[in-house]
Amino acid sequence: MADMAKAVKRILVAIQNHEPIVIFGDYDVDGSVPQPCWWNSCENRRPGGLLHSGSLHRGIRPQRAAVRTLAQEYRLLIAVDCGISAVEEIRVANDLGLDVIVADHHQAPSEIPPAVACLDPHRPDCHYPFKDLCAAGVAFLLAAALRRALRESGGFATKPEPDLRELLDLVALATVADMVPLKGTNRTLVAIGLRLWGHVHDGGLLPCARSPM
Ligand SMILES: [Mn+2]
Repeated sequence: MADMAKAVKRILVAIQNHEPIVIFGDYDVDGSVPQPCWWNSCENRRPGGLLHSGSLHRGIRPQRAAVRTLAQEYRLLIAVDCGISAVEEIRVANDLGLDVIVADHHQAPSEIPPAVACLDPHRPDCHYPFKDLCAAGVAFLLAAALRRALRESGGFATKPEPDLRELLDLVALATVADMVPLKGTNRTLVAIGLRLWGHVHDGGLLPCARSPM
């Protein structure tokens, strides 16, 4: 996926430098699923790990006022299910020293925002073959790429590697709720995710109760 390597590189820098990262999500299921505790599990940390000061903000785009507020506390913002058309807002963030990574799935405008990385299968220059992912699907691919980079850099030398399949019940929920076509990669994500729902319910646990989320 276009810009995936850039996104992973910036998040690795944030992890190494213990920078707080903020997630800015749309207000629906798709934008809410990849919330901070979800990301913490990617690095196999308890809440308070990777996103130790993370919080979920709402909006179809990161409004300028919100960007100004967030720039006082954070150096990295990940916009999920929004951001691909937020050229002006991301320009403001850049001016304030707040780096932005976009993980979106909306139609990309002709001008891609000046973010550190813009993940969106609809970018004309993105050759990821499956275009119908929801934002949680895009975020899941980012999580997988981040885990691989952490593995290769010895990030799991002293702690167990997370099994990202545990996130797929929530990815399935977002995929269905966002009403993206249930074919290709989406079908695979939902099929595995639904099996996890069944397993979780059989075990009498709510998804949010399981470790390490
Ligand atoms: Mn969406």
